[in-house]
Amino acid sequence: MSYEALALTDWPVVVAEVLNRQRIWDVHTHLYPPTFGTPVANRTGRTDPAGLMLWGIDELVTYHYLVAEVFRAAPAPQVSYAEFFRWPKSRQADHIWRYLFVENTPISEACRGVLTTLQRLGLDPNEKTLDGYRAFFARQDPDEYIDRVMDLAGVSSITMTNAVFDDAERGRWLADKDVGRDPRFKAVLRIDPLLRNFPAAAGRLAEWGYAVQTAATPPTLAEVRRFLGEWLDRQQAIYVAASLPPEFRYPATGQALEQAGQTVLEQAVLPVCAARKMPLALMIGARLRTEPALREAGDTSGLADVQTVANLCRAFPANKFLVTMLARENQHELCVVARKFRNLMPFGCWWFLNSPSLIDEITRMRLEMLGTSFIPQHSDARILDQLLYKWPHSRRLIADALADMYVRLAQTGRRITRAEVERDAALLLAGNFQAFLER
Ligand code: HDL
Ligand code: ZN
Repeated sequence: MSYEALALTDWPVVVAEVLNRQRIWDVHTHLYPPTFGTPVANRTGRTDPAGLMLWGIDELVTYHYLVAEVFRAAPAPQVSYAEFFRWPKSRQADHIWRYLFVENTPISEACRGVLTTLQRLGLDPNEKTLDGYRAFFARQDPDEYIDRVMDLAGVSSITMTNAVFDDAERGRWLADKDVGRDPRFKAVLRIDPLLRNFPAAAGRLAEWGYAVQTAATPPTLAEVRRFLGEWLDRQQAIYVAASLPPEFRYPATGQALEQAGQTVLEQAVLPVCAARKMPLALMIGARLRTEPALREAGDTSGLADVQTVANLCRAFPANKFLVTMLARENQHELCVVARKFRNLMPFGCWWFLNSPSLIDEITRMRLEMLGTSFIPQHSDARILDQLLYKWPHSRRLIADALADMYVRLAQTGRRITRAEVERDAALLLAGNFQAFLER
């Protein structure tokens, strides 16, 4: 069926309906299946205080975005950061709910997200306390709840972030070889320290039995390749990922630390990825612990160098690069560079860009410059239920931007069929990622 009879005002509705039915492969999250344990009280009675599967109202409300925001909203005398973090999670959540959701208007994207989530679960977002929500979540079975959330969010596959240098994560893979075998989840080998601070990373590898030195010598690089291969096999990972600071440059311009990182990138990480035809995801622009007292809520963003991305894509044509950058100011140049390198796949509106006004701007820019050859969004969800807001909020924005493109196209006289709109939705929300993995 073609749409030439469609009134221009109908396009947003039609495109939203098609996009809402398209199931999503979420290419970057911090989510885990129940095999990694959960600290959240639930119907099975099984909890693990060190569990990595986070869900439910107390985790939702203490998401580190909201922790950062509550310190700006709560009245004097302000609790110290250290005191706040000493509180049990439920008290932290009560504090945040009171000062961000009840005594102030919850208009920030992170606040609105919690309310969208509650609404999608059929709960009343107007409660003054969290007790009723806690009772609802305590009645859930984590495994069944994952299916329910994925179905409500229209997510077909969840891509994890499996940080091998994180002791809690690594221990679970070593303790149970099948810990990651949940068909709803795909693993990703996350290696930040290897590129950010190789001498420190080498010290950990040596503890784990790899014959490495803190200098990136040829024998050490061979051991780093062995380490990467063993963990990619253990996790059955679908790509390798690293978050890098705004100062990241290729070729390296800094001192020994950057030079070591470059050597490890050139002679270990990229060869291993190329041999497996596996993408390397570079997430560039995160300035960690700008306010260390806020812990994971204390990171900020910085302007990075897009020519560094171009230099890598040009120097390593056999490698595939998934790239997301944290500075709004890097987005246009990333589109320009993506037009020149087919081994570069821009993805998502990452972290501080995951906000309606910026998702709209960046998605329109990408559609105008890259057509449908990019991955518009990832959820970056840390708490399972966040899928119930991060995706509905983004689907709507992607649909509005795409609808405008079709309106402009229709004005040329080009007929657009429903099948073409469905094909484009499939590419943007799942197909481009699958094809990039398989290429
Ligand atoms: O490094 C990353 O993967 C980032 O997404 C961080 O996890 C960040 O703290 C975050 O939660 N972004 O949404
Ligand atoms: Zn992330």
